Amino acid sequence: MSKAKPKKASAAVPDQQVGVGGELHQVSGGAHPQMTNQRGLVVGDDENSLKANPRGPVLIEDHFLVEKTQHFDHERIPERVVHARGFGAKGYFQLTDSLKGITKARVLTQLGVKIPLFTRFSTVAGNMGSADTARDVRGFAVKMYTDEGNWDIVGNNIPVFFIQDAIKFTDLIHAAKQEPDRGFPQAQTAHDTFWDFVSLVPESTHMLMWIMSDRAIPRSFRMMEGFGVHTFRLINEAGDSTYVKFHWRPKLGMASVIWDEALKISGADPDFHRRDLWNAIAEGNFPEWELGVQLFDEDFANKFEFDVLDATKLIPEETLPLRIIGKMVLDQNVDNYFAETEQVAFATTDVVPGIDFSNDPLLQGRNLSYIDTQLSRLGGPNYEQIPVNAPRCPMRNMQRDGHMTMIPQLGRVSYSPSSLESDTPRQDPANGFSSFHAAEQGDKLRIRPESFADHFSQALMFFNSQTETEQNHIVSAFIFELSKVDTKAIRERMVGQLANVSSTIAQRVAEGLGMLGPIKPTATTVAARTDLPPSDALSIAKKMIPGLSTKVIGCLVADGSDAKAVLALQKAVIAAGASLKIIAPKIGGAIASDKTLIEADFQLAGGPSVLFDSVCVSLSEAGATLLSTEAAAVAWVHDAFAHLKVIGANTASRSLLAAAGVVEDEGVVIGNNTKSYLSRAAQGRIWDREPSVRTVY
Ligand code: HDE
Repeated sequence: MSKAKPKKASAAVPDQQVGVGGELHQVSGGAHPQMTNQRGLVVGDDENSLKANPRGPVLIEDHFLVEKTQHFDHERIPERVVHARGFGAKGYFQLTDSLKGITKARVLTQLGVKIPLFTRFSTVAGNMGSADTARDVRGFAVKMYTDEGNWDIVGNNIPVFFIQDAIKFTDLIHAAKQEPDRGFPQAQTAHDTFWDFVSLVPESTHMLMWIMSDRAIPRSFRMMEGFGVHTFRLINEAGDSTYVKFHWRPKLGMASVIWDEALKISGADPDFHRRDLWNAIAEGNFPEWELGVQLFDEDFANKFEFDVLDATKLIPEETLPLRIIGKMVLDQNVDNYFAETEQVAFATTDVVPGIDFSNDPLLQGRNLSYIDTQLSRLGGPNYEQIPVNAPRCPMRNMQRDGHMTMIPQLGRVSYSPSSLESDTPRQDPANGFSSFHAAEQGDKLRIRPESFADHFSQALMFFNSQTETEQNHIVSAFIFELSKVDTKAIRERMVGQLANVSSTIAQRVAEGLGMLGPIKPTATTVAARTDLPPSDALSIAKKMIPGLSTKVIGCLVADGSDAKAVLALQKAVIAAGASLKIIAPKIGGAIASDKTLIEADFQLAGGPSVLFDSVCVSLSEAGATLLSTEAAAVAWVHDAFAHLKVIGANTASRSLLAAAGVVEDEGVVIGNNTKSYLSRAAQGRIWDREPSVRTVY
């Protein structure tokens, strides 16, 4: 945290020593262990290769050079085919309400035990090096190392999915990712192939509403909900099944960024989300989620208006409330990104006794895909022995050998049954995993059940559940994305698809696209039901938790600013649970009016206002006049205003606000009134400002 403090003379340069290659080594500070090669041989010279003579050729005998280069040559592994860009952290799960009698899973019945876990958040479409704030579904995968084996909930931050049957997954992903001939666009669905596919696949319409909503541009991983999406089963000791849907609920509440802000953050800080999570954990602000379950039986499933096996549908919380049963806390950053976040391997089939699958055809398809993909991504069948994947309970079986076997399974016997050894592992029918005894009957068919046929009713319900601002954002997201589609017929077909949800939504999008002529709804067999009641639980705004906890406030200063005012602001911000970052024209800081140095966290061009939840401008009159001709400063204030942020400013800063086109509305707090500025900032954005800064269709 930077502080306004008196200028100090710079510290003396610590002792340095010139090494064997002319490089500099700090002499003071820390014990440096000996460097070794991969085999433990101590390295004598890490700067110079072995040469036949001082200017002669390098010798192949230089095994240090060869090993170092060879290891580097093989550093990368194939990135995930989807969800390539991700970020992980460690923590624990703790049960607070036992599901005894409903499931025999110890993780869901033993209260208070801290189950270690690893969670990885991700975007879906982008490659590993893409930006965090792309419009996309976020993966939300949790691996719990229970004493009965690993349990993975491999979910998303959206409770429904694009397709109903796994056989269409390859097509969906091929359409969403870069177009194969040209290899772009990267990390976005705003292109022809994606909209071509989804406009031909009506079952994706409900999910489209979600990914065009602000759920797809979260402010932070810490402010996202997570969902298991599918219906799973819980099985008790008697073998009875209860259906279950899993929900993660962030303690901080949900928050999103504005689309224009997301675009700009992608340039200003492509690592926005990972940096946010890393910093929060490093600072001790451990993010926390509640685990909620929706529990229901066959009778409820039969009466429910949609099929609980259809992953394009959700069960509204108003119909079936969540039961909160535990919490997840992420309290530890990874020690090594590659070893842990990259090598972690999730699988929907990682379940424990007492948890089982439903017949959801998407889930059934996933069950074969996850382990399969790890075989090529992680190089063979022993990836479960990598520490981040290894169970924390005993692992003993008859599987042997293969690439990179790390755990020597003991003994002469690697088969079962066997009479040769007394302590070989054996199956345990009483306590081991057993599948639910489902009575299956009927004809074997390739078919989509009739009960999956309504594709539009819940899409409309989702839209109707949003606030007016949220609805506007959905409409403008459709307009933005479809404006990037070159093929006019695809744009028209998609609008035709939307007309099946609601002619008003379709008209608004058509208007924004400048589409002329009547809208032709695409062919459909089942029309949208208009009688589904809106569900407040589906809106981010309606669930917003006011407050500044862990939020970041940016304060723009320059030479001549009032150091005491900045310090007072900092104290108040910290007291409100937020943090203050100082932005100055120079990274060395600003010389305040009392000649003290106000240290800077960001140089103006590298610290645009999109990086902060709310902003303050604290300048002298001369400083404000000077910055009024500085494009980065004008953009800093202008963007904050256009992104509906609360702006605090001292009166001397008014000329910069005017140059940035700021209109003094209820979200612009002028004067050194820190208290009213922070209390307004705690309420979140100024949604009412939106129609004055951008067209709402
Ligand atoms: Fe995935 N998915 N998926 N998926 N998925 C993968 O597994 C797949 C689906 C999800 O952080 C892959 O290890 C199929 C739904 C997450 O490592 C792969 C189908 C949901 C992650 C795969 C789906 C997800 C993945 C790629 C349809 C939300 C990242 C690399 C039948 C409930 C996990 C890998 C991580 C990753 C296949 C649909 C969530 C290829 C075939 C629905 C969070 O196996």
